[in-house]
Amino acid sequence: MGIYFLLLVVGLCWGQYNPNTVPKRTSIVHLFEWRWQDIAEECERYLAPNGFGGVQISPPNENVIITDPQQPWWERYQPISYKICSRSGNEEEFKDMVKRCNNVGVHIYVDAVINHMCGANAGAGDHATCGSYFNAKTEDFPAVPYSGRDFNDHKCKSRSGNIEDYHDISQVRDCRLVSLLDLALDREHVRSRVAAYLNRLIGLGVAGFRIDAAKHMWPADVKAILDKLEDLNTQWFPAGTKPFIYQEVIDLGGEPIKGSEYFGNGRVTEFKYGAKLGTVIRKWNGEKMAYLKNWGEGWGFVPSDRALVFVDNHDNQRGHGAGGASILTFWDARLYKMAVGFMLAHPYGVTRVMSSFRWPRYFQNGKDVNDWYGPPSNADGSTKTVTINPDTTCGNDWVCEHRWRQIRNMVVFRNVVDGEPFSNWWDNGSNQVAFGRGNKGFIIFNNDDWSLNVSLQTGLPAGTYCDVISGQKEDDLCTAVEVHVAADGMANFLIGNEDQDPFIAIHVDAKL
Ligand code: AAO
Repeated sequence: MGIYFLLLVVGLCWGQYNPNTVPKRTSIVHLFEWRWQDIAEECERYLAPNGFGGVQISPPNENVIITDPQQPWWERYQPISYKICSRSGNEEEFKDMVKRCNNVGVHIYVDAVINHMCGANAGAGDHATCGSYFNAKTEDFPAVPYSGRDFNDHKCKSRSGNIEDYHDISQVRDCRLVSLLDLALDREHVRSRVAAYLNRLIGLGVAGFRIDAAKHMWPADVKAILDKLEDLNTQWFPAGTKPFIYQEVIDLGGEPIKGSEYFGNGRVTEFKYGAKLGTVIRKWNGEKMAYLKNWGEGWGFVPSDRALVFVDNHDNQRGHGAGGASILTFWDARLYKMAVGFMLAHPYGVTRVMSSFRWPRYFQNGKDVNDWYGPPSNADGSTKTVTINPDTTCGNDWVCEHRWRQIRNMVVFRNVVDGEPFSNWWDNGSNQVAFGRGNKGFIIFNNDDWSLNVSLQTGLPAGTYCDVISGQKEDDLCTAVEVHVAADGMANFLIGNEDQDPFIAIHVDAKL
């Protein structure tokens, strides 16, 4: 009794670290730029049946409309008001999405852009997604309302008013990030407007927030806002559940601001994870998969229970943000699947899967000049719907990495092995590695330039298992490689270095 009470209390107090997913659903997918209607359908037709825990959505609030370039994806990071009104849909559609997703046990995480409003050069008028009037020059946003005194100009000490030096902590937090009008989050008025926005979303049933540009806010200001948040809607969540919080803090180790400063508020995005994993899987800088044996805190990452991890995100998949050239994306599909497979098999962190749209990538002098392209859109600028092909992949230039068999099946793998320890590590000293998750699952990679043929202890009960990478178990048949685990847990694995996907994963739910 006592211990349960303690666990309950701890559970409530620490709710902001818990993704609030339903039991045995462990991963979030970022459906970048999707329309609310498409997300609602995806929850019902795909995410729930395949064990996805939740969806990170693009910012739902009203934003500026930019015409040069023509409606870039990043205009959504320039708020004009907190009306729920964007290229993804209106408030009715938003409500419908949250309800339908929650009803099938898939939760919604909102990308909360609260550090700033639009860019200083956004002009004046009503060119915003809901038609609200604003004036960037006079810092007037009557639809919130915010006015000049709600911004940080008087506090910023840089010459341009923008962040010029990431080694100057107060510049990073009090000046404008790429000229975006920086909100004075120490003001009660601003805090209460932001909290009212987030509370409205909580009331509609969202499960948590990605806090955009958290590094550019003082941790105590973020806390003051979070302290005003209500518990999650009891229609779908137990009474007393706090929203899940993950803060976008880019800390690759070279700057004074540390991710750990934000632990009191919730989790942080661990950007070293994707940057390092990309380097290892690409075999750059002398890295090899054998070194992944102590992956996680051993690599200087934040503690696992404070980390939100991903192979790529909407910024660094196109050269924005941080991580650099090592970041793997759908453009490097073969290596990407291995990286995502490794991430989903490994116990570290809360995992987020990226789901992208294709754009006409075009490099000039090492930079993608089309990195601004918005989502697939119709002639009138509206976002194209996500169509589903007969083979379950997506049409209309939606990439839908989360529907790739290898990735989707590894999302299931992570659910099956949830709570099991990292076990039975093996490596060949090079790029052939394997590990298990207790007696529930086992995965093995061959990223060397020669084939792999080895007998290993899997930790699994005896039987025949169906590889979930080269195919999967369908009814009682296996469409893939079969792995025979002997009574002592040993199994033999063969992986050619030129196999389409040079890794094999088996788990107890894919036993024949
Ligand atoms: C757009 C235009 C701008 C224009 C502005 C206003 O592109 O030219 O001035 O409008 O008119 C997104 C886009 C921006 C866009 C913005 C608003 O990415 O291009 O600006 O919408 O429309 C920093 C922040 C981080 C931020 C990231 C992009 O710290 O918070 O930049 N990410 C989020 C969102 C993102 C969004 C915003 C924030 C704004 O995910 O989509 O922007 O709401 C260093 C720092 C990082 C810093 C990077 C990039 O990283 O550490 O904190 O990220 O620089 O500036 C090595 C280092 C690494 C370093 C990196 C790059 O890897 O180790 O630390 O190099 O130098």
